[in-house]
Amino acid sequence: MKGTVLYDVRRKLAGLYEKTDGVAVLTVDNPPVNPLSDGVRTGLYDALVKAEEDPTVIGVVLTGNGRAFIAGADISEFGGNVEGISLNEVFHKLENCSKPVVAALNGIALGGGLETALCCNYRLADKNAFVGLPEVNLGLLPGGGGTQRLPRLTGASEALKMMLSGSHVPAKKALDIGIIDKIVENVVEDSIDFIIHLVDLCERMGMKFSEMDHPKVRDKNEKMLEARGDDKVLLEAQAMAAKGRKGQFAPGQIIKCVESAINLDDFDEGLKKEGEYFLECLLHPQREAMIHIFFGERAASKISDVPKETKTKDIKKAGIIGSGTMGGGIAMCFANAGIPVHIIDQDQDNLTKGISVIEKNYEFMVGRGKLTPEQKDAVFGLVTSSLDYKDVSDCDIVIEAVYENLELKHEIFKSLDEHVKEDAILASNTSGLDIDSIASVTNRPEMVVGTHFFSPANIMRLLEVVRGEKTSDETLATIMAIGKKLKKAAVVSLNAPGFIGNRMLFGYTAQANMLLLEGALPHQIDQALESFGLNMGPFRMMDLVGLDLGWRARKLSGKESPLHAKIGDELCEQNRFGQKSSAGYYNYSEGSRAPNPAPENEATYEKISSENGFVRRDISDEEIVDRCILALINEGADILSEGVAQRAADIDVVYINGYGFPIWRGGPMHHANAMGLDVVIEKLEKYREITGNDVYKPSEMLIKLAKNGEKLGEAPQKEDRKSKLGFEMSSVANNF
Ligand code: 3H9
Repeated sequence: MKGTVLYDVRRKLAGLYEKTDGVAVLTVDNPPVNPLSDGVRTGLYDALVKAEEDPTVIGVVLTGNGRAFIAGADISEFGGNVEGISLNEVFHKLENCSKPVVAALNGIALGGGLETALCCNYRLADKNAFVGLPEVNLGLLPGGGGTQRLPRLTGASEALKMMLSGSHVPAKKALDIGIIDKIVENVVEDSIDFIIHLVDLCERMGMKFSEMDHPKVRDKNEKMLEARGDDKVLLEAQAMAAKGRKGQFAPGQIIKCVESAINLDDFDEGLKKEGEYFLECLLHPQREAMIHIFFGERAASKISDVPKETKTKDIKKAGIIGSGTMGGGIAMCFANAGIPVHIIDQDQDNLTKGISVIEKNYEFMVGRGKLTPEQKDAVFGLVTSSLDYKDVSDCDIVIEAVYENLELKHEIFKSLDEHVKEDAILASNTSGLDIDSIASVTNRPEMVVGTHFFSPANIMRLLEVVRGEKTSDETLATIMAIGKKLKKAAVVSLNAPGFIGNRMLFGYTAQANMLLLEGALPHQIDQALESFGLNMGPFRMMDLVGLDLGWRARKLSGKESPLHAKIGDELCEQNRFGQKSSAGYYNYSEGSRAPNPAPENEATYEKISSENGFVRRDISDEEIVDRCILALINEGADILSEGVAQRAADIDVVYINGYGFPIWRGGPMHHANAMGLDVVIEKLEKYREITGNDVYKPSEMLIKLAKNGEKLGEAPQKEDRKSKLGFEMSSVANNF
C-alpha cells in the first residue's frame, strides 16, 4: 500500500506519511504536476525528520501522485517573498538523511524535481517517466544543486546540453546517460523492494544495515576530474548558447556553474557559486519576462467567456484541403500528435508533390536522428490522401489550407458542408480573410472557426484561433484542446482585419519602410532590430516573404502605393521581388538565403525619397528600434482596447511564437510595461512630433493606464465579446 504526504499550495492539509514493510513512503500531492510549493517543502522536510526519528523505519521512498513526480520549484513563487523552508534546506536534509532514500520517478521530474531526485541515494523510474532541467526557459539556472550534481552523473558535455536546451529526457535515455539507476514496472513497490533487498544483502554480508554506505551524487568526482583542464566542452557550450539562445543571460551563468563544478575541489564551494549565479538570474529582468510568457501561454488557452467545463469534441481524424506548404505542414502536426489525417487536393500532380514533401521532411528527421525509421513509417503511415471530398466525410475536423481567395474558400466550404459529417468542425487557415463570410455559406456557422497556422506549420508554435461571430463555445474549446495536443501556443483573436499578429506586423513594417524613405538603409534597420533581439530584421523578412504580394494586389486594384510601400513597389517594377528573384532589398547568390548588400538600390532610395519630399538624414539605431517597437506597442494597445485579444499576454505569446520577438523581452506588451507606460507615451509623442505620423498618436488605453499608474493586462470587459469589428476584405498582408 502506498503511503502519502499530502500538502497543497495553501498548506491546508496536514502532513502524514505511511509505512510499508518498514519503509516510509512519501507521496507529493500538489496537483496537477506537484511543484515544490511552500507547503510541499515544509511537508517533505517534516516527513524526513519523522522518518529519521522513527526507529522502525529502515528507508524512505519518495514519489509523486498522478502524472508527475515533481515538476520543479513553484514558478509562481519566483519574484515574491519565498516563505517557509527553502528548497536547499530540504535538499540538504534529503542528501544527509541517515536512512537510504529512493526517488521513485513515476512521471515528470523537471527542474527542482530532478534536483530532488539527484539528492536521493537511488533513482528508479517508470518507463514513461522523463527528466530535465528546463530552468533556462524561465531565464533561470538549476539552482538546487543541479548544475553541480548532474555533470557528476552524465559528464559535463551531456549535462550542459540538457541544461542549455532545457530538453526533456525520456527514462530510457536517462538510464543510458547515468541519471537513473533502473527502469522498473511498479515504481513504488519496486522501490520498497529495493530497500528491503539492500537489508537482505547486508544480512548476507554480516553487516549492520545502519552502517551501510549509500551513494551520494555529490561524491562522484571522476567525471569532473577528467574534464578539468580541458576547455573544449565549455567552448562548445558557449557556441551552442550563442546559436540557440542569442541574447539570453541564463545560459552564460549555467556554463559558469559547470565550470565551477569542474574546477573546484570542494563540492560545497561549487554549490555556493551556483547560488550566487542563480541569484543574479533571479534578479535579472529576463527572468520576469520569460516567466510572464510561461504563464501567458497557459492563460491564453483559457477564454474568459467560455466556461471551463465546456465539453469538447473528440478529434479522432482530421482532413486537410490543399497539399501545398501550409496544408502539408498542418497535416504533419496532426500526424505527429498521433491523429490520422487525410489530405485532399484537386490536382493529382500537386498532391503527389505535396505528399512527397511530407515524406522528405520525415526522412530529414530520420537523418538527423530525431526519428527512427520505424517511427517515421508509423507517423507517415497516418497521412493518407485522395482527390475526392467524400474521403473526408468521416473526419471530426477539416481544415482548409488553400491560397487566399474568398470566392474559392466559399466554394470549398459549401462542398465541405455538403460532404463532411454534420457534427464536424470546419476550419480555415486563412491569414486575413473574414471568417464570418466563410461561415455564412455553410449550414453550421457555429462550427466554423479560423485556425491560422504559421509557416512552416510543423515547426512554428503559434496557432491563431479566429473566433467568428457565431463560433460556438464547444468549437472554440475543442480547437484550444487540439492546439495543446498539437503542441501549439494557441491564442484566440476576434475576427478583425489582420487578426492579432498581421495587424501588428503591418504597423511595424510600415515604420521600417518609412525609416528607409527618411534615410536609413535596409541593413542598418535590420541590424538595429536584430541587435534588439528580433530573429530577423524587417527587410530580410520582406525579401523572404516576397515584395510582389502587396505590389500585385495594389496593381490589380488600381490603387496608388501608400507612402510606406513606394520603395518596395519600385523595386518590384525592377523585377526585384526578394529571395524568389535573387534580388530585393538585398542580393542573393544562387541557392543561398544569405543577404548581400545591394548598393545599386541606393539610387532608387534617393529618387523615391526626394520625389516624396523627404530629405534623407542620418537616423540612429535608437530611433530605428524605438519607432518600430513603439508602432507594435501602440497597435497592440488598440487591439487590446477593442477586445480583439483577450489580454496583453496573448499578444506577447503571438508575437514571440509567430514573429520572432525575443522571448527574453517578454513580448511587446510586457516590454512596454517594463519600460513604464509613461515613458512609452513620452516617446510616442516625441516621434509623432518628429514624423508628423499619427501612428505615434498614443492609444487611448495607454494614456488611461499610464494616468492611473496601471499596466497593460486584461482587455476591458465587453458586453458582447463576439461582436463583429468592421472587416475590410483586403488582407492586411497585401499592404506590405
Ligand atoms: C526550478 O525548478 C528552479 C530550481 O532549479 C531551483 C530553485 C532554487 N510551478 O503546462 P501545463 C502549472 S524552476 C507552478 O498546462 P502539461 C501550470 O501553470 C521550475 N505551476 O501541463 C498549469 O497551471 P494552470 C522548473 C506549474 O501537462 C498546470 O500546472 N520546472 C509548474 O502540458 C498544468 O501545466 C519547469 O520549468 C511549476 N513548476 O505540462 C517545468 N509547472 O492549469 C514547467 C506547471 O493553472 N512546467 N505548472 O494553467 C512544464 O514544463 C509543464 O507544465 C509540464 C506539464 C511539462 C510539467
